[in-house]
Amino acid sequence: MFSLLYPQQNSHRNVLDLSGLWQFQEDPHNVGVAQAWYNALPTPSSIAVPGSWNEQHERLRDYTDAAWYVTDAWLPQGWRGQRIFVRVGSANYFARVWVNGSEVGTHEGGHLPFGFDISPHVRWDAPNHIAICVDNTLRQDRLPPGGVGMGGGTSMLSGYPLTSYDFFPYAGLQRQVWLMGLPAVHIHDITVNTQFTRQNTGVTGTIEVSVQTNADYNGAGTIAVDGVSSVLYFQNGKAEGTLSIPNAKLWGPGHPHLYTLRVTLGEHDSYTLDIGIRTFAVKGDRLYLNDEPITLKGFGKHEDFAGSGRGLNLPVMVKDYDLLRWVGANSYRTAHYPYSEEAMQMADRHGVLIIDETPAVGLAFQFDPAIVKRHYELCVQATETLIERDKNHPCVIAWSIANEPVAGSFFAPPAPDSPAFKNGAQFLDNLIAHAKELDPSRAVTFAGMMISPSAWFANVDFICVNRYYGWYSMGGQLPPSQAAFAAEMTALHTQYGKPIIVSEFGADTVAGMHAQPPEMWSEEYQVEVIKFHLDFADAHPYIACMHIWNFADFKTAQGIIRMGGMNLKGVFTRDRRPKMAAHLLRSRWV
Ligand code: BDP
Repeated sequence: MFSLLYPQQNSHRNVLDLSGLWQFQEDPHNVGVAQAWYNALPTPSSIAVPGSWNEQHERLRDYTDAAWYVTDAWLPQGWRGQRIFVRVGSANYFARVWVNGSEVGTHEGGHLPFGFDISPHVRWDAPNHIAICVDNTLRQDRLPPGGVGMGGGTSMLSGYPLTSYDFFPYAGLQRQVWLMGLPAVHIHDITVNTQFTRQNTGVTGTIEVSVQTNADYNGAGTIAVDGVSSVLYFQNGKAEGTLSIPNAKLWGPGHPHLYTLRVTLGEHDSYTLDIGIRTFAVKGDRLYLNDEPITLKGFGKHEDFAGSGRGLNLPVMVKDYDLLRWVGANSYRTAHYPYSEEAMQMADRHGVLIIDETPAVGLAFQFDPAIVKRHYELCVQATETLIERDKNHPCVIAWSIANEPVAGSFFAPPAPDSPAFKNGAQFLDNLIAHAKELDPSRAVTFAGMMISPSAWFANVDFICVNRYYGWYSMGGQLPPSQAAFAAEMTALHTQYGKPIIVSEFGADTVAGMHAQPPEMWSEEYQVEVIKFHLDFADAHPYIACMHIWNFADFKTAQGIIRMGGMNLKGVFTRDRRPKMAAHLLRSRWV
């Protein structure tokens, strides 16, 4: 059982960030295990961790198979007596980990943290030799599926490397690797839920906290926020408590007030967590934050930058939050995978609302049933881990359990009575129900593609549609695009009466290309496409959110619809310069 609490240094806990230059070697023939590369790499090169390997060495750009990372680390002597863990923030895609020559565990799935108790294997009188084999082979039975094109087939539109999704299949140790020293009895998990009541005297916040320890602890503990504290009595490692905060400051965009929750476990352990007091609800066809209707303005994003690839790049992340503020956005979706823990911390601090997405992109239900079954297992694992990791962030208002699942072929959707259609409905309904059971305090949704059957939206809390009127559909024809978008939104609203989130819309745009009258690929055309969507949303409050695709241009596979191996739908360029559309948004949103 590995705790997903973010690593924290305090008087009970220890952390050591192993970021830096590691030794690296690709293993295209998978000989590393047989040749014991976990002891030493035969001909290593240097690589930065965190970072995607594809951007670091010329020979690695399109390399997506197995590769080894190796480093040596001394453990501080003060950690003796503690349980020692290795924690990997994100290894894309499949990882095997060795410590001092012993294999300590494996993990499948990029973008979410995992770790192992390595206490029996560590050395105190010599450096510890840590080896991680990361395999990113593009396979259909992985999540997201690779080695297969969008919708499960290939066409002239498929790119290289071949993926079912429209972003580059970056590989490697993309977030930090840490060593952690934890007390033998420690806090394993914390779950926080907040409510509030308004009286004449002000707002009273209620913070419900449940704590779980790693072992069968039966002693006492405490929780405290802002001078208000309560004793916890643990039974079999579990305890619950409630704090009432007078004159509470609520969390939200424009007022992202955070409180520090401190949890202690007697003499054993302590942990602090930044929390926000806020409520979120979907009522009728509107979203409510702290009982007030809220409209979301923002983007679908990507973790993507030159050099670091999908690797954690803190300066770029900070810059992005600054640009979100500059443009007047209050929200984004973590398309199409969980983002770094630091990105969620920034959203908490800056009052940005997050639709938090799993890596379930590229699902197609006409795949071989064994593959669909495997995808379901991987979706469940990713949903559970994501919710456990991010459930205490006030910024997260919804879980997106998939992006653009399709029933059948990309170009010819099957009939509603076909098995693929029914299997898709079952798959999504089960996953939605599972996410709601794990976290009843947030909305659950998925982003539907133009050809995703709208019947699949039956059980979502709000509808997310990715729509490309004016681009993939009716390209170059602005008035008919506008009419078709309006007609479809009206019909969806009449059918479901739920809030509608336009989770993607936009147009590829070459920065610096201009045309009057506006023409596809020009900055003017992107402005017009964005404008007609925003105009409709402004006049129809049931459109609860407009997320433009994309915040910035980003790397994709190479192909005939991706000039320079880039998706150019950003309102900022990849190096974060505003296109005309960014100024349009600023004029409407700030
Ligand atoms: C949508 C996908 C997104 C793509 C976008 C596009 O959800 O990942 O990048 O289309 O084609 O279908 O630009």
